[in-house]
Amino acid sequence: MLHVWGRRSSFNVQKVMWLIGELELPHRHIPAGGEYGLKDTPAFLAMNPHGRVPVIKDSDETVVWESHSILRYLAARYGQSPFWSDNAAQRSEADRWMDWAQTSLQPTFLTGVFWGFYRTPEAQRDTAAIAQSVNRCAQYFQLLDQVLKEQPFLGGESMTLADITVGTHLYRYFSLDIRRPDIPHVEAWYRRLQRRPAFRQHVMIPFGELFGRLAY
Ligand SMILES: N[C@@H](CCC(=O)N[C@@H](CS)C(=O)NCC(=O)O)C(=O)O
Repeated sequence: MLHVWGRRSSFNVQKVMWLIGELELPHRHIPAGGEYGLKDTPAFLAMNPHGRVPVIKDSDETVVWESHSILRYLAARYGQSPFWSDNAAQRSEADRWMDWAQTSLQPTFLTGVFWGFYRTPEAQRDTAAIAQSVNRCAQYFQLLDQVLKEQPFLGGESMTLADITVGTHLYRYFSLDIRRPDIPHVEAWYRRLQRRPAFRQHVMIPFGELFGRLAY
């Protein structure tokens, strides 16, 4: 049986749970991190020396950490096209968005806006830095809007890992009280994703308990 460690409020855990839901993989979820602790125990650190969630252990004892590596592993092992294509060029279509999500969008939105604004108590907020991140997000989402004007999913005609890694941002991005540009194609994509039970179950998780709270 596949085991997954992580708290459901964690953005990086949500990506993994969403894919597990899409692939309908039987699994056992073990709450870890935040209030659940566990991640500093020797047994956990033996699996992930960084002491971070998510971590998975597959039925054959394969352990994987880093959310995007986990997604690639699960898609390669259990997914079929479009989640995993044997065609290198097709796979790279999703791969590039995954890397962009992790190196550009996620640091700007999750660190700059979600942590900088939502999770930081008001008195400690750096308003200039938040404004810069909100503006950068607006540019990123306008760019996504142009792409999604031409195709229903980020990876093309069907959902891929690109939609999972970028789409995980949407629930929080559209829920926060921040300035957003006019992005009708992103909104239509968000509505399409909301029709997927795995997205609703694993990503649309209310996050009110994180407001003004810097501690995990
Ligand atoms: N780059 C890593 C980041 C892992 C990470 O920082 N996870 C956070 C949760 S999103 C964590 O473990 N925080 C400590 C905690 O939840 O206690 C990944 O994508 O998996």
